[in-house]
Amino acid sequence: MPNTIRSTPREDGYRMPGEFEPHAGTWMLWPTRTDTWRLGAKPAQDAFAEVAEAIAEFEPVTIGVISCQYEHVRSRMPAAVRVVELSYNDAWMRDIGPTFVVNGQGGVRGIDWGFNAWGGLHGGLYFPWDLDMLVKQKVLEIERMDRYDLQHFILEGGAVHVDGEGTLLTTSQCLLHKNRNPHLTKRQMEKLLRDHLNITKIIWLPQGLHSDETDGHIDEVAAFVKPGEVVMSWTDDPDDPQYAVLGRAYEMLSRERDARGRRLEIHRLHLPDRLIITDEEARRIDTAHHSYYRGAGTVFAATYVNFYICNGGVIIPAFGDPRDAEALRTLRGLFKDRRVVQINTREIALGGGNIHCITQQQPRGW
Ligand code: KQY
Repeated sequence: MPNTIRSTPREDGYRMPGEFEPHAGTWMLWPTRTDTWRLGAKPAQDAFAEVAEAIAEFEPVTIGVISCQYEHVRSRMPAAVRVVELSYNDAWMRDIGPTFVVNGQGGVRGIDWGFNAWGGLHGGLYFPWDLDMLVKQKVLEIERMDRYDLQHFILEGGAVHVDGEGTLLTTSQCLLHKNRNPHLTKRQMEKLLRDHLNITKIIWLPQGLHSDETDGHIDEVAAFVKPGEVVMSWTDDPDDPQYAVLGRAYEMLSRERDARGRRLEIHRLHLPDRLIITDEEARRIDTAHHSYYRGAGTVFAATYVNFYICNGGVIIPAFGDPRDAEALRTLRGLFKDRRVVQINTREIALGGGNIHCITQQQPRGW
């Protein structure tokens, strides 16, 4: 059983590193939920497999898989991908996996936040989520890592981004939503974030993207390229409901300074066209009373900013949209020292997230 530590990472000299810092590997889960993923999850499985294979070119990947898919996944994944049996309710490792913290001397520990399926019984995306709640602890057990027990604080990994140098980006819409932590004040939450991620500056953007079923995760809005540099979703179209949200976020970020007192360099990445589920796609999703509605015409938040940075690489989404090429060009320009790989992720986006949401980095620790 992982040792549960009663102190805080800050007291122990641990901090959450930026995603761009060295990784020991990446954790993912295999999608199978037929009320999220159409056609028995087969097209989503192909997209997840493509993402896993792309990351495995750069660093070790572990995929958690339910028992009845183990043989299938093991046989289709390259040897560089470790396949382990796990139980879970859906496949969003960013949100149900642990947040790792490091001490700069090889020490790596995990934070076991609470999880309520993005809102529990008041706007959550499915019921129950009991298996998801145990994934963080199981991952830490597999890795023989010590654990900080933060089950009383509901926090999804996609709701925060850090620069590894003391700055955290988030949205008030998500963190202060009454369906997450109504028992905590903003000040109490800030203290928990400071003590556990070891940050000194929190930048609160007001809102996430419209049509984002997570109540506004930051990982659909902006990401750190490196300390002092941010790339954010953008649209030039004043008729797009995202226009006002992103304009406001841009203004706020332009005025802000990070934990080290730097002004942020901000790059804008134009959104693809709205992603709308077709009649044909929607007909092949199983109906389930306790699950988020994915009927024909439902609009999904889609952005290129939901990419994943790994050792020497960046894996970015494509949507079959005319903006795909521009996104690839921009991100290649921003990550000159990494290989940028673009994958069509429409099937993942129809589940309500993208590459960042289905991955979780395990830092190397030194
Ligand atoms: O990290 C994310 N932004 C997660 C997306 C979760 C979608 C659940 N259907």
